[in-house]
Amino acid sequence: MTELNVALIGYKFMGRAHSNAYRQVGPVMSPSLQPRMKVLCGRDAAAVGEAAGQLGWEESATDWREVVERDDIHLVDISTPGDSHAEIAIAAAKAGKAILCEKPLANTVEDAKAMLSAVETAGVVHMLCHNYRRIPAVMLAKQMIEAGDLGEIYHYRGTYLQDWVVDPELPLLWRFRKDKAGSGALGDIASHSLDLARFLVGEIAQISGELETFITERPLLDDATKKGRVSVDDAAIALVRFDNGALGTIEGTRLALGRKNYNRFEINGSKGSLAFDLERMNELEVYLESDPPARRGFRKILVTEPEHHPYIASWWPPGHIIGYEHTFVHTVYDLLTAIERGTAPRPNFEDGVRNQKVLAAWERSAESRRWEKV
Ligand code: SOE
Repeated sequence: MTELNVALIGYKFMGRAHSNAYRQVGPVMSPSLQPRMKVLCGRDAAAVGEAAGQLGWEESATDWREVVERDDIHLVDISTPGDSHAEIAIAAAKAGKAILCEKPLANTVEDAKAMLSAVETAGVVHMLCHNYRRIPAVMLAKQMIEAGDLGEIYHYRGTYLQDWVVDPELPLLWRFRKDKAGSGALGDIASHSLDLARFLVGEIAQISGELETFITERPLLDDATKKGRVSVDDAAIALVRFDNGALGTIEGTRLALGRKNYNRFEINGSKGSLAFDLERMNELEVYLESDPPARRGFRKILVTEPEHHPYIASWWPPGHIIGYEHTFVHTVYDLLTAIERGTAPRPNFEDGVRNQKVLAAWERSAESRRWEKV
């Protein structure tokens, strides 16, 4: 049995989700490659030490440079804010480590390209964490589209709605600062809908995008009596044209009251339609024009049959549904399996660069108020 030692950098929400994935993946995957949760790295020694204990890491550390250089580390997982992705990933690649990086890959196209070039030069395994690709219902959608069940694709409609920033008294967290996060709802959640669009429909050629910041100031984190400027968008909406001729809409907002984590898409083709909603993540809605006319209509498929998906057989019997955390377990499963087999997992840093180019064209279009080429 080969053990693969992991260092995770960042331990807030996404770091917790990734920690859980390394903890849970062991029994699901091949016994020949098991991850070992070696080091959790963060800036505050006391806080990261406590988090390491809670989340199951053997050690904690505060200097990521030292951690990525360590000979006993094989995989570096980057779950930090976007402004540090490039520096950490490039150092990890130079040190010969496999890398898993949270989305969006970077804050700029330039940084994303530098990261791709570093992993290609070093010849290391690289993966971008767009965990929603790993949902069995999304995989079934992909299989059906590839099999031609939907015919020619006409429309993609991706909507990612949340409401956690609606309170104007919510402080100026890093996610509201362009220097840290790169963008707001755009990179944070619309990027997921965009990645699913590319995964399911194809490359995006042109975009006409809008961005809006409704709450322009927020209390400072260290002094709530003062306010600081929000330098990212609260909401992002776009029309997109795909290379294959399909037309789409993508919307991401964190100001949709009542919508907590509403990640939905609908795809319409010449032979049928598909619809997915993260809040019902074990189901795929399918409409097929080939059904007898009297029986046509959207049906819900509970995607828990082992033949639907490579991962589902490793969990529970059919009908025993899975949840949000499994999307990360599946991501880690695919990453470790690719490392073991010497294959290239997707989405990778190249997908990260392509996604970043769409995000950049979206921002350009919001400025120019014209369609922009990606
Ligand atoms: C916050 O908006 C967030 O945690 C995102 O950062 C994740 O990528 C998304 O999946 C859930 O919401």
